Amino acid sequence: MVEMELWFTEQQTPDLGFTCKITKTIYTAKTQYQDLAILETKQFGRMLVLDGAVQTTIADEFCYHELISHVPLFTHPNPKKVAVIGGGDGGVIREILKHDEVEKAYLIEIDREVIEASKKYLPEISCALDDERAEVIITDGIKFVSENKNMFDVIIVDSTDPVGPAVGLFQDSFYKAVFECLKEDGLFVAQTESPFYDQDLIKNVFHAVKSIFPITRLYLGFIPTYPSGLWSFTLGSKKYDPLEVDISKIKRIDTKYYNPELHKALFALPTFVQEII
Ligand code: AG3
Repeated sequence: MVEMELWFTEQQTPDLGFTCKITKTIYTAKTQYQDLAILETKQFGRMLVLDGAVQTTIADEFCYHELISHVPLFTHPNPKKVAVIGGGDGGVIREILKHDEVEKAYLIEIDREVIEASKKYLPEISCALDDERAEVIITDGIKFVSENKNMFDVIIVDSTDPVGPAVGLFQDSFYKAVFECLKEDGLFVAQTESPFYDQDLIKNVFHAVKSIFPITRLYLGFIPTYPSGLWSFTLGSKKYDPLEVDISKIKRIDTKYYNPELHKALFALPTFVQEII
């Protein structure tokens, strides 16, 4: 018998693919919003794929989930109410709940099936969704932020790429609604793609956020399975500046990527990235 090898490729750009060997297709579905797959990969363990784009893997999920969570949560001095827009796998909720002062973390996800598949097949990532401080609300994030005012200390936008269901999460009107949805000293972070491949997007988002929030900052991290590996996050804040945090006061929590020494260093940008914004 011939051993058959199965490979998954994400077409990251029209001219570049990211390929890894699959030992098993765990689950596939066509949801109301997108194509969903959970794959068992040799290199990265289980992988969540939405519309052909890698969202997270067991091996490198900590990089993304820690960076998008702990930078805003250690910038706000007392984050009690936190919302995640998107993030149906639950990885951001798990990180948020490592902060004892958080009273409630809301997951605002449009696609129920992402949550269900993650609960079933990615328990290491989704484990905190049943915590009593977590509340899952299945609705459109844009609708949710525009209907709730003055409600959160921190909002984290853990979206897919700016295509399909997530397009509206990269628009000016959404950032205005996020501003209104935050308390008077609130702040937010959004994942904003690769500085190698998405320069126009990063620039547009940065300037849109800057026209609404008094403090706007871009920071970077390394996420091996995302296009180019180098990934950007845009932070908008009404009052607290991540660069002014007293890092000696940051509590040690259980993390593999984030640490207090990195908190400000993440905002030091390579020259080609400085030139984008
Ligand atoms: N959300 C951002 C994924 C973007 C990856 N893009 C890509 N592979 N083309 C991740 C969700 C994890 N909670």
